[in-house]
Amino acid sequence: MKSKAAILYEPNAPLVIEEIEIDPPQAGELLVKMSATGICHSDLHVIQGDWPVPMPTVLGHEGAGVVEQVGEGVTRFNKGDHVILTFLPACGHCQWCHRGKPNLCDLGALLLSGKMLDGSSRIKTAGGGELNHWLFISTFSEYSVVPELSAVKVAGDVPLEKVCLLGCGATTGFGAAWRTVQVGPGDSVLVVGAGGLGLNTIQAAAISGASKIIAVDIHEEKLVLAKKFGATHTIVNNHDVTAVVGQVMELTEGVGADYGFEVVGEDTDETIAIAFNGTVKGGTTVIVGVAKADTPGIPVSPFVLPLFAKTVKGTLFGNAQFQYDIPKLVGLYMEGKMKIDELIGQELTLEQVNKGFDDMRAGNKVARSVIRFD
Ligand code: CXF
Ligand code: ZN
Repeated sequence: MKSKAAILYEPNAPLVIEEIEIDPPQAGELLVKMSATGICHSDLHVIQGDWPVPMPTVLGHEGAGVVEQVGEGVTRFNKGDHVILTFLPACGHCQWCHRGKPNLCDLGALLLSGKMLDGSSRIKTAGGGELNHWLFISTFSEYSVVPELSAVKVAGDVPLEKVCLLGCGATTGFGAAWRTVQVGPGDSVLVVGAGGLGLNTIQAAAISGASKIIAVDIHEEKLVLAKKFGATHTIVNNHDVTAVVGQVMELTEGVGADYGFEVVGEDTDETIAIAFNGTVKGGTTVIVGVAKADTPGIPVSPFVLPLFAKTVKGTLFGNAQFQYDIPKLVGLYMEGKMKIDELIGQELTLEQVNKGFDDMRAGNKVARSVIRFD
């Protein structure tokens, strides 16, 4: 079948809107009619050539839609089901899934391959040229063939144009505070980066009862939003790490925050230094942002790290148990206890996808842009 999609042909080029050809879903796959997709910073990393991703490719990995057709052997989904698509699939039976770490599922080995789980492709250009999948779900397309293992079913009354953000950013940010570390009542939290992910780390900390939530960002506009999501204090990052950390110390009785989160993933020397140096001795720094693949290392002093007995942790998808946690987060959202609408600064058409990336590069325009297909 034909589908309108946004294609990235080469790094640093604009995405091109074209009709592509999609093969029917194979065993264990779904054909999904996309309702909406968020635009995540990871897509920008690919555009910038930061990660080893085969091109041309159809980007987008934060989508939600309606099942149009199911492949052979699919039992969990039927035509008409509403689904959120996750940027990771989980098989449910590898050792990582059994260890309760579906975010580390063995299927992740194929994540950047550009192929589906069986190593083949379902998409090509109208002229028959090779196209790569992205994270198995390529959501910048009216229709997409996806693994059923990348889909989470939701009720028909859940607004797909909002909860699509749970497929990546919202769950990642929320999970960083909720699943990766368990922020608790009275804790102090430092969140460096108040974008689509960081705002969710802030709201998870607030929901968990943190008493002090300090948001740091280079853009004042983001800090206004951070307050709405539960930040108690805000600091403008003026690129003076010592001064920013000094302000964090002033706000935390001179000791630092129990948890420091780096939620940027770009120019990480500065943001990680703030998060790490702003973490209390014995505390934990969580690195959520995924940086350029060839970033050499992180600015963590091997003098300070042991002397102050700090922990530095990475997290993927917030360490969420996503097949279980996403329905829970949908429930919180539907009960009005989790903010998602407020993350969405603008809705765009697929044709406006490059504007979405321009606004992301500007940094101060929107926390999240959502492309709507219907
Ligand atoms: C990323 C994490 C690193 C691999 C690609 C996807 N997550 C979502 O944005
Ligand atoms: Zn993402």
